[in-house]
Amino acid sequence: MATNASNQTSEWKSNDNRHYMHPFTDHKELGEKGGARIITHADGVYIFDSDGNKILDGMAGLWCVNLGYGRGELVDAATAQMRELPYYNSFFQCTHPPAIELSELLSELSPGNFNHVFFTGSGSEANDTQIRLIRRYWDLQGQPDRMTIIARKNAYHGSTLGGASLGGMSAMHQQMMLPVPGIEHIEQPYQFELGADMTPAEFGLQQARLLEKKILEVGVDKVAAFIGEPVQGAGGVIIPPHTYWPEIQRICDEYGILLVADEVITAFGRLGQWFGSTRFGIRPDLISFAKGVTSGYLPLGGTLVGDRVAEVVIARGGEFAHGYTYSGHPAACAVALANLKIMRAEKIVERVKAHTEPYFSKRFRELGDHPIVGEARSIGLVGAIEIVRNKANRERFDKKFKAGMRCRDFCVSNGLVMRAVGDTMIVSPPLIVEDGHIDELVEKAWKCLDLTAGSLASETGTSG
Ligand code: PXG
Repeated sequence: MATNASNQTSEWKSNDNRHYMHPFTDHKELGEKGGARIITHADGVYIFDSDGNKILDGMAGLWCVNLGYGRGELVDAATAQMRELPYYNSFFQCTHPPAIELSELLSELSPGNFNHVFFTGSGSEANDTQIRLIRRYWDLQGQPDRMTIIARKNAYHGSTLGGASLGGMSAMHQQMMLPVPGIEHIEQPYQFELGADMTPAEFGLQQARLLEKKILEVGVDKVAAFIGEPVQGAGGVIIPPHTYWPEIQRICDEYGILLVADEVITAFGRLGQWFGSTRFGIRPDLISFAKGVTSGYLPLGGTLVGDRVAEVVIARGGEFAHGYTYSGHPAACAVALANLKIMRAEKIVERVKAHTEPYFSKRFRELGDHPIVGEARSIGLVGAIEIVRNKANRERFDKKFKAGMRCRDFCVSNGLVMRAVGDTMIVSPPLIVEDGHIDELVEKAWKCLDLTAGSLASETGTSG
C-alpha cells in the first residue's frame, strides 16, 4: 500500500516535472530539489499531500479559500448550475440568472456608491479592466490626455501585461519590457524597511504625499487615477500607518483623480469588513475583486464600478469595447452567490471582527519576541513576520542564506503553510479558523523560526 502510494507519488512528480510549467517557478531548481509537493485533498483548514502529510493551510490556498475546504454547499451550487446552464455568455444582449443575482448581491454588500459590476475570470483581468475603464472615463469626459495611472512599487496587481504593469514588481517588469506606457510608480508605505526612525503618523503622511509630488511632476491634467491595495498582500503584508489612506484620499479628491482599490485580497472579510476600503476610510471610485468571492472554489473576478464612473461610462451610452468569454460565468457566479450567502448566514465577517482578529492579533504578536524576528504585525487575518539577524538594528541576514525560504521549507515539513517574500514570512489563514488552529499556527511558526535560527547559526556563525 505504502509502496503503491510512493510509486504513484514519484510517477506524478516525474510527469509534473516533464510537462507542467508552474507559475513563478524555477523548474531547474524545482527538479533538483526533488519536484513539487503533490496536494491531493483538503478538509476545513488542512491540506493533505500524496505522502500522507496533514498541513495547516496558513495561506488559505493563495489568499482565497476563505470558507475553508470541503464546503458541500459550494459544490452543490456548481453542480446544480452546471446541470441547468453550464455556460452562456453575456455579450450580444444576453444575460442569465446567476450573474444578475450576483451583481445585485455585490451592489448590496459593497459601499453605498457602487451599483454596477463587470465580471472577469481573475484579479489580473479585473485590473486590466480598470485600465480600460479609467481611460474610457477620461476620454468621455473630454480629457483624453488624462492617461497616467499612478501605482506603487512592490504592489501586486496581477500577471497579465496590464496587471503586471500596474504592479510594482521589478523582476516582472524586467522580463516583459513593462510597464506599458502611462503607468508611474511611487514608493510604498513599508515602515519596517523605509521608515524605522519615524513615527507611524509621520511616515504615513510622508509616503502618501509622494502621490502629490508625482501628480505635480506628471502634470495635474495628465493624471487619471491612483491604484493601491488597502494592505499590500504579495508584497509582504504591508500595513500602512493610519495616516496614509486619509491623506491619499485627500490628494485624489483635491486633484479630481480616480481612486482604485485593488481588493483582490482584502475584500470579503479578510480585514474584518466586507471591503478593506471601509476599514481604512477609503472612498474608492472603482474596486477590483477576485479570490474570496468564490472562496477560490471556481475562478471569478471583477470590477465594481462606482456611480461616478458608471454615470459616464454606462449611463451616457456608447459601447465599452471590452469583455471576456468567461465574464459572468454562470457556474462561477452560482458558487460566488452560495459562498457570500453562507458568509452572511454564518456571520463570518462579524466573527472575524469581533473574535478571530483580536485572538489572532494577540497570539501572532508573540512571534515578535523570537530572537530572529524584528517585527510581527497583523491586521484582520493577514500577518507578517520580519526575519532579521539583529533585532536591535533590524539588520537582515545576507540574501545568499535565503532565510525566508529556509523558514518556509521548515514550515511545510512541520505541517504549516507559511509563505516567504524575501525574508518576510506571511500568513493569511481561512476566515473560519478556530482559536485552536491559531494556537497551532503560532506554535509551529515559533518552532520553525527556531529551526531556521539554528540552521542559520551553524552556517553564518552567529549565536542564533
Ligand atoms: N491583485 C491583487 C491584490 C492580488 O493579490 C491579483 C490582483 C491578481 O489576481 P489573479 O486572480 O489574476 O492571480 C492578486 C493575486 C502570492 C500571490 O505569491 C498573490 C497573488 C497571486 C499569485 C501569487 O502571494 N495575488
